[in-house]
Amino acid sequence: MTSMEKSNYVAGEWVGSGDLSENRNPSDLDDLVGLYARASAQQTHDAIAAAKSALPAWSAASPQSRAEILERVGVELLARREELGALLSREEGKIISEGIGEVTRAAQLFKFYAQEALRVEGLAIASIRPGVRVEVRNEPVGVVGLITPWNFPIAIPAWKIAPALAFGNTVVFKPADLTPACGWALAEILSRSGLPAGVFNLVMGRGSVVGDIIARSSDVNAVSFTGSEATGRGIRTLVAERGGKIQQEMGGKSPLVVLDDANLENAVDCAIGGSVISTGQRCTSNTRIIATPGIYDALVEGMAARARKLVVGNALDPASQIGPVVDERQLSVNLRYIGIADGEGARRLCGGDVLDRPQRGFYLSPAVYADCTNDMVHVREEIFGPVVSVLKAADYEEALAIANDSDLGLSSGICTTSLKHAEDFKTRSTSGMVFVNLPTAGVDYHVPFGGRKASSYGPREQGRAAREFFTTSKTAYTNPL
Ligand code: UN1
Repeated sequence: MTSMEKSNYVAGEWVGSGDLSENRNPSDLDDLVGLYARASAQQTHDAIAAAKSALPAWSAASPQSRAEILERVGVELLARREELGALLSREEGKIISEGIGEVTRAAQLFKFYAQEALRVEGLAIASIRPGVRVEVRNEPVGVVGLITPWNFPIAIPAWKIAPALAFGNTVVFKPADLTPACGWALAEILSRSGLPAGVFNLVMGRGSVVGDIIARSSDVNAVSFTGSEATGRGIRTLVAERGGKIQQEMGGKSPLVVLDDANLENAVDCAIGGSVISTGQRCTSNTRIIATPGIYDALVEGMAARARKLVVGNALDPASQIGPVVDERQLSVNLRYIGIADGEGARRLCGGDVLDRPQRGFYLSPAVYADCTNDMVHVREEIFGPVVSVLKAADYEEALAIANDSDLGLSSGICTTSLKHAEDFKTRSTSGMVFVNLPTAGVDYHVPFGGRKASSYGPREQGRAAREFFTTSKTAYTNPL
């Protein structure tokens, strides 16, 4: 095995496979990040079996030992944030400052859940029967399968793995086939953290092999998935059919309402910063900007001027403000939607062009569309690229109705200086997260994360809310004779 080849981690051992996935840098296709072994079906079954046999001891381990292990992982991530941030930017294409920021977020998540390991609380409550005591305990849910997407290759693994381990579960982790390098690096850190063999297992590979086995196995008690809506629906059916517990975060088409009384500069910052930045590859991106007539023209002009100035380039170049699209498939999806938007009468103010750069990569200039309506295909469907659509609404009520008219409901936002409208929007928005005078993307790690409607399914992630998914309650009745 060459040092370019990275193995899977099963039952405390590194195990290779003959099926290697080439991880290429989307900023520079001549740069091979590494060769990552796709786990075989047998290795995936072995990982599940290892997690199952490690469960009794780990679920009974002292919370202090769990806390120390998670803290150690957080400390190492933080110390190596520049190196791992560069690795992240190389494999995923987000700019280096965002890569480093994401590794920092992963470190903070491990440090947060290190402390949560010490706060597994229960409840003691009086029984209706005299003399009997009732308690409600929160116990580990068991073996958990964690399936993560390519767009946050270290933060999303961290926000699933850290609470899973903190609450005494054992883990079978499948990173995205497209971006396994950060997941592998995290697994390597976990392999040296003091975890007993089998508590944490890494199985890289395709959803159709590894993900499918995790979803179907009755030895996997719970599955947490972040990814596309279509894949998510398939996994949900498989897990629910066998009675497993499931938590899912999927697509978004987040609206940002901009009212006449908004601070224009802040509104432009939010509209652009929350959409085309990160190459638009965030499920929380505010891709539908809904503006009232008094600010519409100035906003559209400000957004286009800002977008035209954004420097699209190699993710590792500190001068770049937007990196490449993650791969050829996503680039062709983006171009298909740009064609649809042009065809359905939206007015393209800038961008949407494939760019040549010194290195071969998937470079696309950010596209701003005006005069869109909420029935247009490119406005209704999630694109996951640097494309933002601006719509006009007659007044606040119409803007709110358009914002809520979506099958998705992950996040939403409003730019306004009116306290009345801000409060009303927070109450009546049909999304799981609401932002006032902020972009809809970019969340804190210590508070609940999740959406409504087709965006999410099951208990919330992150913060203290993660306990609901990663534990199961037991009600104990005692008659002390
Ligand atoms: C963020 O906006 O800070 O895939 C996080 C995504 C989300 C995470 C967004 N699950 O884009």
